[in-house]
Amino acid sequence: MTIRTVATTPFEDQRPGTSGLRKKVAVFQQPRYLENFLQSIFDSVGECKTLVVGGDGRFHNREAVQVILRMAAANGVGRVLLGRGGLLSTPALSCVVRKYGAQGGIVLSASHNPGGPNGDFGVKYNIANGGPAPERVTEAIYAQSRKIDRYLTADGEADFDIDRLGSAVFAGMAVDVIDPVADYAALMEKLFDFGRISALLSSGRFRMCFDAMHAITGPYAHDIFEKRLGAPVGTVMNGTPLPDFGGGHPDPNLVYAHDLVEIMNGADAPDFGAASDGDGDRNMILGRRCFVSPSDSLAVLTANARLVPGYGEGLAGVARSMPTSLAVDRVAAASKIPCFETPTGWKYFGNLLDAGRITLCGEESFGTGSNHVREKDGVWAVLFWLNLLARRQESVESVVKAHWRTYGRNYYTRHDYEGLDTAVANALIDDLRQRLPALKGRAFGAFEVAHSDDFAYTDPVDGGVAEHQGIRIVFTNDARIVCRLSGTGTTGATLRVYLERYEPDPSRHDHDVQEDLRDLASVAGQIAQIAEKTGRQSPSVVT
Ligand code: VG1
Ligand code: CO
Repeated sequence: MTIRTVATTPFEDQRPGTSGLRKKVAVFQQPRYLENFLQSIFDSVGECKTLVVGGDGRFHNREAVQVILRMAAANGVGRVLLGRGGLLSTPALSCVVRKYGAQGGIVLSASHNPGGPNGDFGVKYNIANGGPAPERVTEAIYAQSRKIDRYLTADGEADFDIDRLGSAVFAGMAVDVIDPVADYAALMEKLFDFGRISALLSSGRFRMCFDAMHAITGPYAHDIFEKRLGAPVGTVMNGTPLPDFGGGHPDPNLVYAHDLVEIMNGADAPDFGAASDGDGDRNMILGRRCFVSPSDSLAVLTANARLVPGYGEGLAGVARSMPTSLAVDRVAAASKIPCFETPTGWKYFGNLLDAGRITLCGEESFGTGSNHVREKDGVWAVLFWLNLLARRQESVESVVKAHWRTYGRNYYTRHDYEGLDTAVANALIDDLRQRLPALKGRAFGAFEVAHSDDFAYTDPVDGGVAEHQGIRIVFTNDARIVCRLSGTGTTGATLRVYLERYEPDPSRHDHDVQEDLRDLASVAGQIAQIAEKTGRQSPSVVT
């Protein structure tokens, strides 16, 4: 084995977004592109005794693992823990980093973005707490990528066999190929009442369906739901990870998880349906002909946490990303626990979790999690729901409706305008920001602006400040509009418009969501001048 220093020049576009660096596969396939970014990570994070590596199995995953192994060896990494086949879900990687005290982890994923040769690829660095690197680390990596002039790699060895479990030495570095599911499943068994869930699943009175969307949660779901909990074989659909996710968009929402949605709305629908995304950190929860919005899901889990063994002592606090609905705030207030509002992206929950200030957290984008790892966790959320259903012996719909009766309902939707011209999208947000001071007190139909701002966050633990995290417009009648640009896309810009209205009156809890929020959506269009500026009359994706 020889360590080779390869001269390189910087790529200008390696700034990580909301969750790692995401680009088209073709961009990552350019000579030196992946190498530059990896070397920037190694240069920025310092000595690494143990590094965890795994990805969601998308196209280019296997090739990228070989590159990482060679570069890790050349950069003096002591030992790599690698998921067999190069696979690890994002929450499982987080679990492994924490369990084995690794200094960090590299996740190969573009999460919910489509895969395949024409799809997206991504690289994310996680720190020793198992969570996404905070901004100061990602900015250091980016700064390094701007001045990089060489990378280190190990030559003179055949590719490493990533499919064989066990310990080996590669280019002088220890590599342990681990079962991607085992450590994670063991953690789930500690948190949830598997006995009770298993009784529910084998009672013959309760059927569930889990859609892995041809992505990483397939092996986890087969093992946990079918093998360990005894759900009938066939409970998990699309359970084999495919490099192109079967040509689909591995994003568990009503639009992209249509197979599952059809089953759950069908004549003989199961009692419970769920899906997860490309890298296994998102979840969608469905009852029979009933959709649980992710914001409501977070609120319901918070309200029912004591029913689950892992949270039986109660919660220290909760947090939600700013655009997530205020449903959880009401539960937190009633339970007298703190509720934090953070910018979009899981990296902002890490400090609060580490400091023990929160136990649960979530985002409107189908992400829910807790202090058990430092990532959002799809299968965990499904188990949480199963555990609470097993305890309450009620349908999903009745749990959600009872929740609304107690706390009121937050009607909530997100309208995405995808593939916009980046300059147009930036100008729309900049212009809106300029006009905020003039909005106060203005009425748009029934909606009068109470206050508005450009959301900035000061981390209560380390004092770090994140600015320009989205425009909030709050109305006097408990309605709210949020506008921000996506930080995970790879083509053009995506404008996200988040709409929310609180309804305390139980006799008004059965509206169609889009119908209920129609007026507010048109106010958003008017204030942000969406049609004038983008030429779009309607959103491209509604969730
Ligand atoms: C989106 C979501 C955000 C989530 C992020 C990563 O970011 O809105 O809530 O944390 O994706 O999720 P953005 O910047 O596009 O709005 V995942 O499952 O793709 O890692
Ligand atoms: Co994801």
